[in-house]
Amino acid sequence: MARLCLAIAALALIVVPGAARADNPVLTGDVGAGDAFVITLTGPGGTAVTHLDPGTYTLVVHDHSNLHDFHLFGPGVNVATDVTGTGDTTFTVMLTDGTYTYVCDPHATRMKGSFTVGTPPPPPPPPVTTPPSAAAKLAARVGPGAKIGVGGTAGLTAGKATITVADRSKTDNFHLAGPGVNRATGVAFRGTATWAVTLQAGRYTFRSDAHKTLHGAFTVAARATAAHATVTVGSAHNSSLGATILVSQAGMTLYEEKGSCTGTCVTTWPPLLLPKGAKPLAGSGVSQSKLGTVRRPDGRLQVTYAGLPLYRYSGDRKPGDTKGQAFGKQWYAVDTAGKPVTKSPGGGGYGYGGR
Ligand SMILES: [Cu+2]
Repeated sequence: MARLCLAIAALALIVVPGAARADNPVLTGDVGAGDAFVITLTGPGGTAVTHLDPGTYTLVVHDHSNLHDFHLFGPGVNVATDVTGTGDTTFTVMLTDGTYTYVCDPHATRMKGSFTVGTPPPPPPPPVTTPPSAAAKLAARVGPGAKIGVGGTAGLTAGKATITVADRSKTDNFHLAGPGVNRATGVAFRGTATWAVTLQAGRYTFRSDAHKTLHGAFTVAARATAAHATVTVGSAHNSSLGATILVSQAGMTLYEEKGSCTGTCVTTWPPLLLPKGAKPLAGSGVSQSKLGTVRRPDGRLQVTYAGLPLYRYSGDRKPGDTKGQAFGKQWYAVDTAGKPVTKSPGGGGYGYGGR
């Protein structure tokens, strides 16, 4: 009998953490009632969550639809329901200072919300805008006496340059020659000349045309950005989709979506961006004439194919993965003709698992 009582006491102890959890404030996530494209998060009072105190919360998610999921992420938290599953799921989440986002991953464009917890960090300072390629400034001089030289040539890269020539000699001139440049002051001239030139990668020499011993040289390097001047869109046959589809430089499946994926959506669906000054380049099997760009709301350029903006899916881990295919009946791989591939991986038709 005593033994039984002990057993009951032990059971009671085990139940205690559950009881403690029930004391946590409850947040209620709700997504996709009637397959509608609606996602909400409400607090203990039933009102929409915009700000919470740091602490431990019980998150109860009612996922009504097998088109949608409920995904909450932020500092220390990353929980989600299955897109294809329905029902109620309970999570215990510890919220700390910062901003949290809830989203339906397949429809992150239009099904999303966010709230802050505690004292969120101040917004980041606006990005420092450096002029893209400020003209290099070179100071050239000749004379007085048998002297010639140019300052400011260390680490010089191709691009625009302003050269100020201090010609302090009536018997020598300053003559600069090299790729794309051939300028000189007059031998008898004394004074200052300013030249705006475009320097190219290569070797430049300067001299006095009156005295051959008075000379020198400097080298201009190619611009460092040249290595990233292209983004290649390639193609690969994908056996699970039975189609030859567009892939990124790294071989990852590229997808299109009808809407415009911005804000938190890009966490799940990173757009194929073009670095400044870069060009999209067609790889094997891809039509160069179908490649284009579209300017995103944040001002950056995204690569398009036959007018379709291209994205990667964060759930794809390796070349050949098509986990984003038919996501929410909204995201599709693209074939080399520029048409969305509507087949589901492993399924015969449109949607999940051949439904
Ligand atoms: Cu959805």
